[in-house]
Amino acid sequence: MKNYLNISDLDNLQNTVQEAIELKKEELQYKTLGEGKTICLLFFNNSLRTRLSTQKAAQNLGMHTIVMNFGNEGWQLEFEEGVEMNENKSEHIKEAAKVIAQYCDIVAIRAFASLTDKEKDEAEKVINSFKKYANIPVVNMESATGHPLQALADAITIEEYKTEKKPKVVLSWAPHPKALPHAVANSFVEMMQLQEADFVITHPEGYELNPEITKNSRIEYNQEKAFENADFIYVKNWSSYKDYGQILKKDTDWMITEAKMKLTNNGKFMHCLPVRRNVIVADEVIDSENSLVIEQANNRTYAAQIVLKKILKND
Ligand code: AN0
Ligand code: CP
Repeated sequence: MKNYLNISDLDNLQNTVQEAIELKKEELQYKTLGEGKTICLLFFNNSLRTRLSTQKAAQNLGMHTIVMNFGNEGWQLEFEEGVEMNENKSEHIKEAAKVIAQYCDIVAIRAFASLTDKEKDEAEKVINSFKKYANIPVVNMESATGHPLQALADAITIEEYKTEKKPKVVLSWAPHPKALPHAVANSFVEMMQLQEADFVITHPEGYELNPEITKNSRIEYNQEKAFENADFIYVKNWSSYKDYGQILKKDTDWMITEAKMKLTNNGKFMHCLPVRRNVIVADEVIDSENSLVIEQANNRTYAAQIVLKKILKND
């Protein structure tokens, strides 16, 4: 594997999940694979899990890590070609990417959606410019439209906790006071489309994700109906896609409560974190023994490690 920009960059999701589960049993089994190699982690946005788990993964493979908070510590980058740079942008991506590539063997990037300009976000300017100019492998640590490291960790978690060959998995929208990106939900949908599962997406009207991503995945507008008999409830807020970046609904009736979880088949609660308690999910649900949020975050290390291993070995 050269780059990891999308879950589809994995040649076989099921095999990768199994490899990650094997790796988890003895996480230092490839501890010399990355000896003498360096990964640069560039953050244009905040992070807890991605930042620490990706460093941990690189460390488990014997790599060195350089982390930079680009958002407030780097020069403001220009991504457009042929512009007169006489405003606030100090450096062009052409130079920045080539310079960074000289200091490392892999570059990993977090650059969220603006949620103001759909076309620009969908062009994935940041990550694609690094891919174009850096000429080293690029890893997506959440871009404008996807979070494939999270989706791989979620696939590992579902595999570990499923009790049936074809579980019912529900992706549910839940309220949030801020406009959030579609990336986590998009990658979760793409990952689920590669799985054997009864997969249902539930959200209020107006919150349809990009139809080019949801394709023919089932959408159920009645949240309670969607929850019936579910084995996994995967929760995430996102802003409207159609009414790009807008919040259409703030009321709490879509929050995940104990009463709703009772409709499921003793279903597991999942969320990528960070999560707002008693806005997205009631305390009783996230604190229950059916909550997998801490396990999901743990699997971020093994998801990142298997991805870095594939890039290092070029397989
Ligand atoms: C981000 C998002 O929704 O994309 C990161 C999630 C991993 N969440 C927030 O900004 C709260
Ligand atoms: N789930 C996730 O990516 O968390 P961070 O934003 O804290 O990295």
